[in-house]
Amino acid sequence: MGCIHIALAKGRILRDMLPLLATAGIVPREDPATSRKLVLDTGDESMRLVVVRAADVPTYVQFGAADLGVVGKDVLMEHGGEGLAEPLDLGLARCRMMVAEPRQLAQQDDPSSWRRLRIATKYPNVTRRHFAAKGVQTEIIKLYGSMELAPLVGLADRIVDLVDTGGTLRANDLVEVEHIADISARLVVNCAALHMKSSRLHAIIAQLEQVVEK
Ligand code: PRT
Ligand code: MG
Repeated sequence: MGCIHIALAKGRILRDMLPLLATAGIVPREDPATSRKLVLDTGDESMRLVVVRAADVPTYVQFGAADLGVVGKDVLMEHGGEGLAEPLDLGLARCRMMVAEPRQLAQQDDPSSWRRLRIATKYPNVTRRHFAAKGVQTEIIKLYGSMELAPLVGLADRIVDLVDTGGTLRANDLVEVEHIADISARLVVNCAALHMKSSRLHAIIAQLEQVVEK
């Protein structure tokens, strides 16, 4: 029987996910937060964790290099979800994807009159799709982090970013002006693996489902 690989990213999802995995009986033999190993054995010798970059989780699962993965809905939406099933909302790492802009601009801005926007974001695909559906043209500037800086230095008028407490926006004198999506961590499964390793994968999904419901 082949080994099951679960792809996880370091950072907040891993931190929240480890206790949940432990409750479902999946415990890595080394602490993934500190270990330099990228493939970690667990107490169950037929199950391993693979540690990858957050944005790479969907790719590993799509190509079957991992059977399962845990990833933010933001990353999943940006990837497109091809070849993946999304059987479970894990309810972790919750936040929202928002359009934000400088407070000053917001005072005389009307989102219903938007026709053409210059937007900095880590999520070009989601941003383009969101605005295309509303008939708004976008010039998108792709960034890899710290989107909040872009309007402060004139790189873009607006940003599309994740917001949790709102503290980062406030600290940079930005305000939320439009909601794009509610975000949380999702369990994803390789579609082909779901058929070929059906009983094992369904058992793991059911185990996690039970833990999430508690
Ligand atoms: O670090 P790396 O580039 O490898 O990946 P990553 O930055 O995507 O990883 P990580 O661990 O930072 O985030 C993983 C996932 O957590 C994201 O894909 C989201 O699904 C989820 N998540 C939940 C968040 C937040 N909340 C969040 N608040 N990801 C990022 N933030 C950032 C946000 O981008 C902004 O800069 O926190 C800031 C806003 O927070 P507040 O509380 O000030 O509003
Ligand atoms: Mg990060």
